[in-house]
Formats: sequence, structure tokens, C-alpha cells
Amino acid sequence: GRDSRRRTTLLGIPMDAGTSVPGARMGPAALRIAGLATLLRELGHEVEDAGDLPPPEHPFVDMVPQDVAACRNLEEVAGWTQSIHDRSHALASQGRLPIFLGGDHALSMGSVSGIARHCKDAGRELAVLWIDAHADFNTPATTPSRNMHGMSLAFLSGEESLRPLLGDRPLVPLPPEAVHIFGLRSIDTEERRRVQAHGVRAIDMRAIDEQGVAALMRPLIEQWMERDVHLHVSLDVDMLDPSLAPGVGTTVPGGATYREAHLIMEMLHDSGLVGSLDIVELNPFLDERGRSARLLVELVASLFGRTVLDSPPVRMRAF
Ligand code: HAR
Ligand code: MN
Ligand code: MN
Ligand code: MN
Repeated sequence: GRDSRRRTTLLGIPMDAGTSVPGARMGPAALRIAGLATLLRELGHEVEDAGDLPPPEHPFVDMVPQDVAACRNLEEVAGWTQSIHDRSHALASQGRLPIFLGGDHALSMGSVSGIARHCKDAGRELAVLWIDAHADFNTPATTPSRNMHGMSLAFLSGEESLRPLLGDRPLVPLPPEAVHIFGLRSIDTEERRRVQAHGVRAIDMRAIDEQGVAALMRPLIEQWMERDVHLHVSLDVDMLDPSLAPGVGTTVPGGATYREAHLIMEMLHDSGLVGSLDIVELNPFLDERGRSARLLVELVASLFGRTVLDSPPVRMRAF
């Protein structure tokens, strides 16, 4: 790639407490077996594998009883959120580019909040690209499932009823203009009202069908480049079509094609702005012979600079 070498740190988050379907805790192992570290090194990046974060203590969470009842595995999710937040903030402060290997999407409550805190300290604007079939904007009052992976973006956007998850750590809420959801095609009625009232921008699958990935990504990237943001990419596997990536607990038909997904990653790489990454919702227990894990690793390769024509070995063989 054209980019300078990046100093990356892989951190496994073997959690699935944010869901009702177990198996995403096996995600970090599958991503490693699919060759993530080797591939990043071949692309010229420095890779430190920090191993897996240990399962956390279960802190007391100071929420009203009806919200406690509406959140499956609340204390466990709060424990993960706080320990991930601490590691995320520390890694970003050390100038590393953290890659969080999930684990379900509730992990982003810790990863993104840690990055947001660091960006505030460092005076750097943060933008978040939430690549997902879902909006993850439910609250304890609106969740149809009690699954907290469906609430992570609401938490990060400052939803007060979820604030106690972070305990006594400082929360830097994301302003609505800092967030773009990309690939949306499944949203609950009350959740849609909240997304719209809050003003978070969502690019849905219909927009992608009608306008194409390139036309939709270009203005976003231009605007981020003008402001020199730290871009956090939160990649939920279920944005991909389930025919390509069946290893997910919440598949939704009508997702991105192979080339659409790669093009998103290639354009993000060319921006040079990506400063942190979540890879979430991979459930190897539901996968078919490692296909989904392998596809994800290929997408990460595109995000970190793999190209078709610039790669010397390919060019030498082709011409
Ligand atoms: N909106 C539904 C709910 O809240 C489904 C959420 C599913 N979320 C994920 N992550 N798989 O995007 O239960
Ligand atoms: Mn999600
Ligand atoms: Mn800091
Ligand atoms: Mn999703």
C-alpha cells in the first residue's frame, strides 16, 4: 500500500454476553486462525498481538430495576465495557492502532468510548463509521430482545439510561454528526424514531442499490479528510450478505456483495484516516468451514492496503 507502516495491536474480546446466541466468544480465535496477523505483516505493518482480554468482574450497575430487567447479562456487559474502555484508551494514548477482535457488537461500547476519550484528550475530532445491517440504537425501554448488542450505538451517543454501564469512567458522547451507519436494512419501529430524532445519519441498502458504494463513500471521506478526523471503523459482519458470511447470529437478507464490501475497505484505506477498528459479530460456531472468518480477514487486508494492481508480485506474474 501507499500508506506508511501502521503500528497495530490485535486485542481479542471473547464475549457474547451482548447476545442471546452464544458462539461469538470464539471469534478472536477464528480470526487468528484465518491468518490476520500474518497478512497485516505481509502488508508491511507492525503487528503486536496482545492476546485475549480476560473475562471481567461483574460490577454493580446503578440502574432502575425495570432497565436492569430489560438488559440480558447486564453486569457482565458492564464489566466488559469498563475493561475494554480502559485498554482502548490506553492503546490509543500510546499511539497504537487498535484492532478489536470480537466478540459481539456490545464490545464497541468499550472500544469506541475509550477512543472518544483519547480523542478528546488529544484534541482530535472523532468520526465513526458503523458498518452494519442494524442501527444498534435500542435502549432498555425499547429493546424487543433484551440483547445489549442492539443498544451499543445508543450508549455511545449519550443515552442516559445506559450511562451507568461505564461506572465512574468519563463518557464522551458522540455528537450525531460524528456517526454514519452504513448498510442498514433491519431496524425496529421505536429504534427508527430514535435514530431520526437524534439526527444520526444512516445510509441504507436501498441507497447503496440506487447510488452505489463509491458515490456514497466519496463525500463522507472528503469531509473527513478536510477535518483530518480519527476514523473509527466498526465492522459488523452481518452487513455482508449471509450467502457470503453465514457465520453470524443475526443474519439479514439483502446485504453487501463481495465487491461492495471490498470497495468500502479500499476507499477507507486510501483516505489514510483509519485509526481504530472493531471486527464484530463473527460466530464461528455458526460458520461454514471458516468462510466468514476468511472473508473478514481479506476485507481487513483491503482496509490495510492490499490492492490488485499495486502489488508487485501480482504485476510481475500478470505481465
Ligand atoms: N434490533 C434488534 C434488537 O435490538 C436486533 C439487533 C441485532 N444487533 C446486531 N448487531 N446483531 O448489529 O434486538
Ligand atoms: Mn451491530
Ligand atoms: Mn488519553
Ligand atoms: Mn448487526
